[in-house]
Amino acid sequence: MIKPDGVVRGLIGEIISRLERKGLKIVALKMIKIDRKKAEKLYEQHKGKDFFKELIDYVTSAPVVVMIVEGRDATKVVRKIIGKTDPIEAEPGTIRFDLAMTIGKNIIHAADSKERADIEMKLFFNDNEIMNYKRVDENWIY
Ligand SMILES: Nc1nc2c(ncn2[C@@H]2O[C@H](COP(=O)(O)OP(=O)(O)O)[C@@H](O)[C@H]2O)c(=O)[nH]1
Ligand SMILES: [Mg+2]
Repeated sequence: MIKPDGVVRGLIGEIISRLERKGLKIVALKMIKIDRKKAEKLYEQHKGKDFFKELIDYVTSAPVVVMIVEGRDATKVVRKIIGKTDPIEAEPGTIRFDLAMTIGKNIIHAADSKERADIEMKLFFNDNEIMNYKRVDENWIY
């Protein structure tokens, strides 16, 4: 999910492009405004933490772009591409290091396990919004 700062700062294309160039296949994509209820569900693991309210305020403050990507070990690959939670601790070359400065504005979210990915994709997409197609370069990526 491209967070509000990623959208408002005009980084949608840059972020999607990094995922596509790696070889990940985008199978669902849309821009939405998350309501607080959905945001709290997305971040249910963090309920009770001191930054929780700030986090919910942040992700509901402007539109976000949600997507589902497919590929070999997609969850792990996306987590590597986005980098560590604090953009200063993230490695150069990651989205968070290259494009963000602070943990409270780290421009992108990604599920941290296959189990969370399954839960989170259902939060944002119906089955009929998930596309089935083949990238023309698939045989050259794998
Ligand atoms: N303001 C603030 N936000 C935080 C802090 N820690 C985490 N967050 C936010 O909460 C999100 C979820 O935290 P976490 O699951 O630990 O990190 P992620 O999986 O790498 O996004 C982060 O991406 C940040 O947007 C913090 O200490 N302060
Ligand atoms: Mg997380």
